[in-house]
Amino acid sequence: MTTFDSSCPAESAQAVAFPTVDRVSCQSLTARQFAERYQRRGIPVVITNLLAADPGWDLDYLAQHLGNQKFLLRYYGRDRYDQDKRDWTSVGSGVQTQSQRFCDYAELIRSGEAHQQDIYLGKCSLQATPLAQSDAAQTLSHQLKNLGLEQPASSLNLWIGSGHTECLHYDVMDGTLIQLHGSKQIVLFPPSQTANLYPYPVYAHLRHGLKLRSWFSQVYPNRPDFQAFPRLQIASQHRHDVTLHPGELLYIPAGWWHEVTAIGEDMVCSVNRFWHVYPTLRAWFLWNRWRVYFGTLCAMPKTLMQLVLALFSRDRQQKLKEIRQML
Ligand SMILES: O=C(O)CCC(=O)C(=O)O
Repeated sequence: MTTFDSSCPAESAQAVAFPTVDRVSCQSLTARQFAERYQRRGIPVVITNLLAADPGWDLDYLAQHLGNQKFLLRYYGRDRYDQDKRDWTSVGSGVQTQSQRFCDYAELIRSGEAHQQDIYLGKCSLQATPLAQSDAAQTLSHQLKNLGLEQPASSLNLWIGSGHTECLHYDVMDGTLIQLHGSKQIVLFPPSQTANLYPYPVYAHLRHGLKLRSWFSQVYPNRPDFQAFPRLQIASQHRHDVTLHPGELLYIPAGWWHEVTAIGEDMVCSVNRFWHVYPTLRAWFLWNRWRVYFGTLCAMPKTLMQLVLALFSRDRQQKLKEIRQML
């Protein structure tokens, strides 16, 4: 396993004047303006004042409402970020997972172990939890409707952790990331930069199934290694940086690369929701989406094999849950 070359010239990338992402208050943005300026053109935007600046979703509140409910936690392991990503064999929801009660996870966060081991509660549905009925969730649904977002492709998902970085990747659907507690730093690149961001090759799915994903990048945008990835210098000129605070929403159009880092060591909580791409033509012309479909097709033999093995394994329920989480 190779280790990362920390002598790479990070400063030169930081010196570039990055393009900015609009920040607009939801009170001064109509559904029509949102559609015309951002959604139709596939342009990211931060929408402020969507919720109160402190919706009150701190760790005590979450533990009180999610207490004994079990979630599939991702065990990333912090030392993976010292490695060259080309050596990784799993990424995103493809990493090792464990089903645990939220109250136990809350203890891991309080003791600092969740931070040390980089244990993350990622993309877990809020639907079947008491928080789905909370004031914040109701207000959020209402606000999303006001923005004209009415064709959800997923339920609201929870993302909870401490100091975690969700590595550079893109999604096939439009996404809205809403900050509820703590702040996040997000690095964005437009879909045009895919080749310059060195995604895992589509054929890697033949070997790794969905554990390694061709919609994840092999570069660290904040520690660029221009020797190994020279075209990253071109991508760096198209980089957008966003800080997302509680009560704010980031609209991430389908195909846009994003790396999401929780700021600080305290608990950080967000929810997101995916949306069908509108207008449909934008989706059809998005090469990044086709890459995902080809990749998923390549992953099928391996995934079917994992499914068969799961059916015959002793901890069948856990294994099936893991596979469902990966899909
Ligand atoms: O918040 C995170 O850690 C990742 C969120 C994300 O990737 C998304 O909203 O698409």
